[in-house]
Amino acid sequence: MPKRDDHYYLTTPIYYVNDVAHVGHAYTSIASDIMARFQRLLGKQVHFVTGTDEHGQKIARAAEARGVGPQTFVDEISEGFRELNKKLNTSTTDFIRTTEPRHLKAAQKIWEAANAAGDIYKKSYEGLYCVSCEQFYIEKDLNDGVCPIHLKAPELLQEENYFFKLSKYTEPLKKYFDAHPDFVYPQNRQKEMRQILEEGLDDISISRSVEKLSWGIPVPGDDTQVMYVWFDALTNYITAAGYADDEKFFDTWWPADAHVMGKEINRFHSLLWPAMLLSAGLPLPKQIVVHGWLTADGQKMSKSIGNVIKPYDVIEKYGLDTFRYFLFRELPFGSDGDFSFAKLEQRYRSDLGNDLGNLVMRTVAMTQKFCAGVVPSETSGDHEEIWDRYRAHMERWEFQSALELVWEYVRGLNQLIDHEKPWAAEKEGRHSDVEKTLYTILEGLRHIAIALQPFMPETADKILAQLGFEYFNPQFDTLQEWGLLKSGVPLIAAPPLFPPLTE
Ligand code: ME8
Repeated sequence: MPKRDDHYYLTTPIYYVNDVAHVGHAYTSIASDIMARFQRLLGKQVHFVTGTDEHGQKIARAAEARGVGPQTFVDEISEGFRELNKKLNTSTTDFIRTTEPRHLKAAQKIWEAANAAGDIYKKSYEGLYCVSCEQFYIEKDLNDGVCPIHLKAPELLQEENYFFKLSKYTEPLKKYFDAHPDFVYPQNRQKEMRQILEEGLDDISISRSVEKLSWGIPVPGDDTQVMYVWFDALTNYITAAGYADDEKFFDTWWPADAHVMGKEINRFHSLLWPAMLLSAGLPLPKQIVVHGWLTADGQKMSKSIGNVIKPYDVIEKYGLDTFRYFLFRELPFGSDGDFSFAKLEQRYRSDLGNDLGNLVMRTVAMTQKFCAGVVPSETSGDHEEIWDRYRAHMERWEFQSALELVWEYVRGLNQLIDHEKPWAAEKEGRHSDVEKTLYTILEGLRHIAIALQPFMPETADKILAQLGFEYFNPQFDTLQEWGLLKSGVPLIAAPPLFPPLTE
């Protein structure tokens, strides 16, 4: 049975556990969470998976440097990623680790399927390998002899390995790209992949000799080799969908609707992974969603520069929802973008404190003062066509534009207060005008809270709670309706959503 349209499966990359989680990991996880929550707003069931990538040379070396066994090491760092995931309030439904037995089973099963398709063979090989990328390079792809991402010279590896016939999939992938013009998103990332396809794909080594590296999943039927970490890692996406474990679950969720990641690993997801799936006779994911890199004050974040931003520090000082809002309001999703505390504070003061926080605060205060603290009588309102545009932006991962729309509405409601001056109207005995204005804003706030829910789930809940909605399951459909806020319902005043920043 084909997968149903009302089921949505999305994934983050599984993060390497060679080091602690940083703001770049948080960025991808929050972006994915925004989409997961938006799909739930649309009424879909969502499977949302994140996790950790725990094998390979890079991790074996990091454990060695710490003087502990690899399993002890990965257990500890993986736990850090799990905690960050909780801290970010992402609505994940599974956290996968590549050292779990279910994953070993899935990785071996897809290997066997590719082998049965005649796509795996053994040969002696010598190549330049960047351990930080866990990837072979050919001379022409290096920048003056160093890896273009890590700026380090690759190591020369020489051994007998298993190879995957990636070259065989050049033509099928071209056809697939032709038939699915939105497969890799956005378009500029798609073009890069097309370019590589035009040049033709080369077969790649997909195993390592146990003598050189034992920290990996054993190759089925050959104890002297373990799988190449990317062959193992990519498979996590089907492991978490029940491959090799639960057929019914697999049919429910596979193919994935979106794999989300940074641009440096696009190639693995858009070319190698689909080729592996084609080889195993499995359907391909619907979309590969590629975003840019976060920089810090204009520079690439790196340990050696000492400018790595720790998500915990930002959350501690400004609150989680501020962090979530800032990342997707300030930076266009897809392009590279700069994280700056100065810009974050500016957004906090203007958009959050001044625009949204104040709107909620003064509307609730005026309702208490002029309408005995209950929702005034209902006013007919216009169905706002902005929500159709909001939906279109969200579906295209245009989070910045979606937030801009919401803020236009927020500012419009603030202007309505300034224009209608309910305090003056009340003095002049125009109570029904006051009621009309306040109802328009309160019902508007209900819409705003729902539209903000994917981005700022706690703030949305707080706004809805002030409007008297408790344990409310927000749905996109209710953005298309006016008048759901019932008159007579008492408002529940609360402290400011975004209090002034203290030094
Ligand atoms: O590549 N800006 O893991 P990884 C934006 N294990 N995003 C960033 C970022 C930054 N500065 N830094 C990291 C791996 N990211 C593999 C993936 S998947 C089968 C295997 C995010 O720990 C971004 O999503 O190096 C990037 O692609 C990912 O973290 C890399 O995480």
